[in-house]
Amino acid sequence: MTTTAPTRPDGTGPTPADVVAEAARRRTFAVISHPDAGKSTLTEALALHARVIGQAGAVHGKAGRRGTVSDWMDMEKARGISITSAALQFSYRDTVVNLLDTPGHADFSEDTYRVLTAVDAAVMLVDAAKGLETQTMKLFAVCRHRGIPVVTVVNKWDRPGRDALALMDEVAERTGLTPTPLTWPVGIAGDFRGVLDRRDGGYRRYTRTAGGATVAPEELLSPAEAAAREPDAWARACEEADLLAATSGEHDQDLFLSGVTTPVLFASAISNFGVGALLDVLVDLAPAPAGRPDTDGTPRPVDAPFSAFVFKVQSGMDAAHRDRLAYIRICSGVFERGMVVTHGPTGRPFATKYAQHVFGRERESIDVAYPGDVVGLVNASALHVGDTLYAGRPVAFPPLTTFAPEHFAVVRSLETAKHKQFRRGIEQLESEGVVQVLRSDRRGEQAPVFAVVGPMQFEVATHRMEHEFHAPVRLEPLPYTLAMRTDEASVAGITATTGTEVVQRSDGELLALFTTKWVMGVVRNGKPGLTLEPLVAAQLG
Ligand SMILES: Nc1nc2c(ncn2[C@@H]2O[C@H](COP(=O)(O)OP(=O)(O)OP(=O)(O)O)[C@@H](O)[C@H]2O)c(=O)[nH]1
Ligand SMILES: [Mg+2]
Repeated sequence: MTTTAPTRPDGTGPTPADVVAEAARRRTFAVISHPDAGKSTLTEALALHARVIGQAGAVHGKAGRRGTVSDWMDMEKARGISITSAALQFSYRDTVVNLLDTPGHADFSEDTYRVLTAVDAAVMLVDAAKGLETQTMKLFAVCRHRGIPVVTVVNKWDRPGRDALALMDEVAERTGLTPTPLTWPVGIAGDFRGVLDRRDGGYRRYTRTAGGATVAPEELLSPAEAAAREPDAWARACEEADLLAATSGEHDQDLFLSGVTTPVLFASAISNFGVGALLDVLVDLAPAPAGRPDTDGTPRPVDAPFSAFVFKVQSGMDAAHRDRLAYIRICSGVFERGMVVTHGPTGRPFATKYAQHVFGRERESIDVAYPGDVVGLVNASALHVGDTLYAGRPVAFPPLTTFAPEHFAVVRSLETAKHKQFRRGIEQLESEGVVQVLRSDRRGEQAPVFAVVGPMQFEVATHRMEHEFHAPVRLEPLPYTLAMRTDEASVAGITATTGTEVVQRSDGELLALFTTKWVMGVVRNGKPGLTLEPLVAAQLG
């Protein structure tokens, strides 16, 4: 096994101390929120601010303008929504930022959930006009469960919206996190002039650029200058900041890291206002990668030999090559392209010849990467979501939980001659986790069942079967709404009642499907010895 680390001029590779230093300058975070809050727009604004892209696409879906850098799929461009998460990596100040843009729609929450297993912090967007929506609350719950510190950004302050103090009350009441605003808006929602920086009392005044396509110039003014420049808006901001001092606390790093408080910033992603302040906050306050706990709960230190896990598999990113990309998050050690590592689930060697940094749809080869980095491995057909990779001392990270599906449909090929493409497409969608695929002897290979958390996943699967795998399909909805884990011994007892079926998932799990909770109750009460267990992540969803 070759695990040679990159060499320096004197012939030595990175030492554990080098790895610790590299990890310390990584920030890996996800942008999450309810649909349409501006995650993809903010992702692009962050990249623009770090000067990795020259111009923002600004509005996707508009004729003649390209989509945001992270929304690359045809369906995403057509609808102006994100369907899968996307990764960007760039340098800012002395830091390497790994940023994951997630889809906001509840139907794709499994994808968002997987991304949250791969990050050290989250940026939660709140729409200035809409406040906290149900989906936002669920994501907060996932962050809390995983111990991920959250930075809150109130976005779209350029548009009429709520009162800033009322929004803070809402964050506090509904999330249980104490908001500690770092900046406070000068100008009400819809009249965004800049922010009062509560850390130094100064005024960051923003200037709009045409269409928000370039970085918004920022002036730093003293309180006296601010008062002279914007007498009314500044006075109001100061008054509100005084009120805040009485109600919300000041930023406290330990309380933030332990999930008690959430620093708050005000922004307008589309005009690039407040974006630089956010990047600075991420660099200064968000945690660097720390040792990831293995299946026994023992953390593997960042300077241990290489380890990583697969949190996402995606194909069809590059129409010309039709390749398949497995995204790994590096947990420990040095990654060097070409090194041969061990694939945890099979124990087989895995050569990492084609490793790339991903930038939305674009990619470039990488030679070396460190803990916190997200790396794309090309044509890694052996890799599945949740798999551990390691070099040296073996490690297994806990598998990623899948959500309990709530919608089910039989999928059939519309063109029988295309059974090969049909099979390949189904396998691919399954290994990416686009849908769960359930099978049974009764239904046969020609008619597997797609199981999903939200119906839009069906649309994505159908679209990709036709356009990517050239195997158009028809879906026949099934009446089930509930899936429980069961075992072989319970099958006969379950299927004796109508409104039930037992099928097998590709991970070997037997799932009992029920049309309603009531039917499940009848089965359970009728035969108390049956195995019927809830699927793990259902409560998080
Ligand atoms: N006025 C205003 N509009 C914004 C701002 N940020 C985003 N938008 C608009 O809001 C819409 C949604 O933006 P996206 O960035 O696609 O939102 P998203 O959160 O990524 O959406 P999903 O990924 O589908 O959940 C687009 O029309 C954006 O142009 C902002 O700061 N101000
Ligand atoms: Mg988006």
